Amino acid sequence: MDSTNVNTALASAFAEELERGGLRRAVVSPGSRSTPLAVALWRAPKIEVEVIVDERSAAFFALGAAQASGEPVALLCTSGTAAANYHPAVCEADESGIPLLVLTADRPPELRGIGAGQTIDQVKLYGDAVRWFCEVGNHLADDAGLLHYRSVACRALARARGEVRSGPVHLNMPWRDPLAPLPVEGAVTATDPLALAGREGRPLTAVTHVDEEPTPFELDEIAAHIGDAISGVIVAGRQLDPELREPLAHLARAAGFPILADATSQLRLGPHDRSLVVSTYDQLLRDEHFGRSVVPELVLRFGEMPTSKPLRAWLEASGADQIVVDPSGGWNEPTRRAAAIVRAEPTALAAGWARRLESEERTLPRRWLEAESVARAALDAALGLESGLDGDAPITEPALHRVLGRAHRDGELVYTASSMPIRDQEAFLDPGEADVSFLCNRGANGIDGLISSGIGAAHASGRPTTIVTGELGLLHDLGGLAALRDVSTPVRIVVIDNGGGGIFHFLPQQEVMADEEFEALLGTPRGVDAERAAALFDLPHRRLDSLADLPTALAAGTGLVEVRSDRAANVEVHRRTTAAVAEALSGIGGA
Ligand SMILES: Cc1ncc(C[n+]2csc(CCOP(=O)(O)OP(=O)(O)O)c2C)c(N)n1
Ligand SMILES: [Mg+2]
Repeated sequence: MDSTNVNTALASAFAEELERGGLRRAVVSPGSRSTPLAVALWRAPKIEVEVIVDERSAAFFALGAAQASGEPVALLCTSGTAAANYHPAVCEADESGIPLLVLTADRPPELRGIGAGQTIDQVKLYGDAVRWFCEVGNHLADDAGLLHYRSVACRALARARGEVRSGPVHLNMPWRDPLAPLPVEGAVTATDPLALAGREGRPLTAVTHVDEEPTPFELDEIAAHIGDAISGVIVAGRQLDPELREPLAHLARAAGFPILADATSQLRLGPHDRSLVVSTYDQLLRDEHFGRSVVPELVLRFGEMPTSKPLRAWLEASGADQIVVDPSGGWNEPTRRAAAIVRAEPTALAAGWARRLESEERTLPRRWLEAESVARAALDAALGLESGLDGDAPITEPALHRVLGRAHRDGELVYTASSMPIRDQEAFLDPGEADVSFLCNRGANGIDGLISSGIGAAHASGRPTTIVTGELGLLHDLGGLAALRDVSTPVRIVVIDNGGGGIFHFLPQQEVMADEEFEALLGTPRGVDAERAAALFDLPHRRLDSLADLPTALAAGTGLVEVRSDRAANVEVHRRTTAAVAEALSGIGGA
């Protein structure tokens, strides 16, 4: 503990507890009011501090770092609008269950609401988006004050890690002068050794985890139910644990179910058994005849509900029994038709169900597997990729995502923007061997902090990272590029420049609004120049002229890779691929 003055004592006791509780990373933005805690975090030997000026970017950086590491990351800012700039990332952390420790410095109560500068109402600033809010209050460095700070740190970490669901917590921390570490004689009056030093090598209060082991009832009953189902599917949506791959593949084999796997389930790419993975479900289920021919009796859902509209519509129309595996205490159930939500650890459940089913004779889901193989070939043919990359495939957004899937390498991390990139990734990314992690901000679906999140994830994981974004997404978080100056891990930012918001061309607005109106309100061309954006931050820029050059462009390391596309033509390419898949399906009698 640093007994220079009251603030240094309280702040260092607090930082000490965070460190002992396992916090290893903090993202700090500059400001005077937050100085006591900024200094305490900076001086904590085991906490790495990143300093990012823009609080909105800082919060998204922390979000990406927490998502990639699975560990809480602390955020610290000064009072006023700085704290409000954290709000978008706090919303995303809430929706996605990502542990963030949001520490906002504040003026003490006597300086609030009297016209003192840089003061806003920070109490419960993020509303219900946080797992816990605490007005930490002003305290002396006596036994009660120090124990309070130590205890709040332990409780905040426990709440962020999840009791039951991980997520953001907000501690509002007022500080009185002196804010600088100025010596004040006799400031620390505490005498209790626990208040002064806590417990050596461990937190003041350790918190155990809630047990998520499946019960015998959950294993036996549901395994029997799966065994009774004549047809079924596994739907694998966004989840981060690569350890789920093998047990889920095992369960699929034992049950005879295909796995409709979104890329962000981590099951589409990876070294696991992918023989029952269906990657083209979004395209296949656009064909209503095919959809009707594979109506399941039972659906097992792991991870979040995928984005694909055809998949959601098909699930809703199917009338199948749905069992949702969701250990986190959320309500991940937009279909409103699930028969059960199982609150247990997904890998243990999948492994337990697979073991109970493996002795039974199950038939393979041939219709799905044949359709997958035909659809993959049809997509390649429609996009000019049938001869791999040697051919001269035109650059289109769908083709880019197929080629990206083949360019990712073992150990890499991919952070994909909301808007078209995440949808095209789901629809077009081809399965493959590479052991890659797919991250995104699909809790609140904002386009506002993707660059920062991707860089934060790269920095925290040390893994070469590819960020895939639209050019308006880049514009939104352009300042996020500033963080690259402190990051040594390669970060390749693939900017798909289609001259505006390409996603809106797929909406009815495009059909019913006059061109001028549509362009002004939704298309919003902004002439983002990726080359000049890169130059502003002294980053290399490469323009992709051929899809065959993608692996080389990625291998060149940190920088912007610009890929030009055309919003209007993109709609046509999507229609063509869907038609090509439908045509191919009719050839196997799927239609
Ligand atoms: C913070 C935020 N503001 C607005 C939106 C609405 N929005 C969704 S996609 C989009 C356009 C994105 O354009 P771009 O990044 O170029 O991607 P494209 O659609 O062209 O793939 C907008 C404005 C949003 N999701 N988040
Ligand atoms: Mg765009």
